[in-house]
Amino acid sequence: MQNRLTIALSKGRIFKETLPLLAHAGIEPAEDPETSRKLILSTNREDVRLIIVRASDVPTYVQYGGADLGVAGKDVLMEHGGDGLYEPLDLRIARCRLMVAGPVDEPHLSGRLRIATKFVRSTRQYYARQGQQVEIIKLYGSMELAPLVGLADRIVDVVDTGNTLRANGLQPREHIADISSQLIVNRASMKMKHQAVTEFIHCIEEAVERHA
Ligand code: PRT
Ligand code: MG
Repeated sequence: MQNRLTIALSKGRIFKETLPLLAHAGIEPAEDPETSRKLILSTNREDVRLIIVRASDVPTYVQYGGADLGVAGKDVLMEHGGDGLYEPLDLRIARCRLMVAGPVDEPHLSGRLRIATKFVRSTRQYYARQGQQVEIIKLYGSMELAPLVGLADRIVDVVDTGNTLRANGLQPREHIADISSQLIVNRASMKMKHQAVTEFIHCIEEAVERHA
């Protein structure tokens, strides 16, 4: 359908924090993804549906047109690279910081640092900018564990309150980037569904201003 919009969201904080913005655009999901097992959620608007995917898969769905629009953290977008996507709007939600962290009681470090992270691309770019040679070890989660068992010297992860670091005897060491979630748009949808997409972006933009 020419003007039907599919929006990709992930469960959890992004879904929760996007809901009020959608409500401002007159969009209410028919079901709650935390309790429903459905991956396609209809809404009160016949021309809008939501799909529920992993946070790190949102840019991929939008890039290949599986969704016209999506909401993804800047951390995820930096890893994806942004091919085939427009990023027209900072939603200022799900804010956090991408940081280097290490043990509170850190031994003297010498030689090439070993960094465990799921953010391989951002980590490589960060240390390249510093002119520092590091070894990057790719993990998919629970990065905080790596320094505790000698898998790595430090980690690169997103930090909000810092409670998870503290609970594991780690502390932030270096700030890499401020992170918030972005509205992303498939490049072809921007052309082919121009009116529906731009109307949606304007509504969400108004909502962001109001929530600011
Ligand atoms: O969970 P899944 O593997 O599917 O993907 P995901 O972890 O990327 O998804 P999700 O929903 O957890 O996060 C979605 C987006 O929210 C991320 O891409 C970030 O842009 C953003 N965000 C904001 C965060 C946090 N705050 C955050 N605190 N993402 C993750 N965390 C983690 C943090 O790494 C720590 O392990 O939450 C934990 C608690 O953080 P503290 O610092 O408050 O203890
Ligand atoms: Mg998570």
